Amino acid sequence: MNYDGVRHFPGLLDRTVQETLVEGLREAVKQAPLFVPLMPRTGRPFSVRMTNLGVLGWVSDRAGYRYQATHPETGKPWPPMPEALLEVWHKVSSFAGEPEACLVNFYQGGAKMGLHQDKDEEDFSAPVVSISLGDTALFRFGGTERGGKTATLKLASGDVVVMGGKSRLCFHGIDRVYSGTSTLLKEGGRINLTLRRVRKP
Ligand code: MD3
Ligand code: FE
Repeated sequence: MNYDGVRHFPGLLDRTVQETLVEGLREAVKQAPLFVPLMPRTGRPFSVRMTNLGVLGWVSDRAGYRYQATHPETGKPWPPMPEALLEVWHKVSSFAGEPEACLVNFYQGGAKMGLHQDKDEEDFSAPVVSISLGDTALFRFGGTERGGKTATLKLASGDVVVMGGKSRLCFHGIDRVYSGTSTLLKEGGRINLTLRRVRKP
C-alpha cells in the first residue's frame, strides 16, 4: 500500500531473518542496555524502553531530544549495526548511503507511543525504514499538521514500513500492542527498529 510516500511491505522478513535480528539485538543490549527515556522539561518517563545501534543514537532526557555517539548511562559507543539490518535498508530505501542510526524501541505491557514527528535529524531527504518484530501493533499516522485526519495500519512481525517523501514528516505513533499475537519473542512484547540518516552528507 502507498499513502503519500508511506510504503508497507507486509511480511517482508521471513522467520529466519527475524530470528537473526533478535539474536543480534540480544548481543547488542549486553553492550548497550535498554534505558527509559524521559520527556524533555517534565521528566516524565516514556512507556517504551530504548537503545540504539550505529554511529549515532537518539536519546531523550530533561535537556531535550538529540542524537549522540554514546549510550546515556554507560558512556560507551553504540554497538555496530548488524549486516542483516543494512541489507533491509538497501533493499527498500532506494538511498545510496548507509543508515547512521538504528533506534530500538521495546514495547512491553501497555507501552505505546503518542503521535509525534521525527524531526531531530538534519537531513530529511532519506526515508526512515521501520522493522516490526514480535507482537502486532496498531500504527497511527496522519499528515504533517497536528490535529489532521489520521489512518491506522496493523504492523505484524516481519513487516517493514518506509516513510519517505511527503510522509517523512508526518505525525505518527503506536496506539497499542496486541499481546500474544507472535511467538517470536519468548517473553512477548514488540520490538521496533527504525533505521535513519541523521547528518547532512
Ligand atoms: C513516520 N516508532 O521510533 S515505526 C519512532 O513502532 C517511532 O516504534 C514507532 O515512531 C514504533 O520514532 C513507529 C514507523 C515510523 C517510523 C519512523 C517514522 C513511522 C514514521 C518517521 C517519519 C514518519
Ligand atoms: Fe517516530
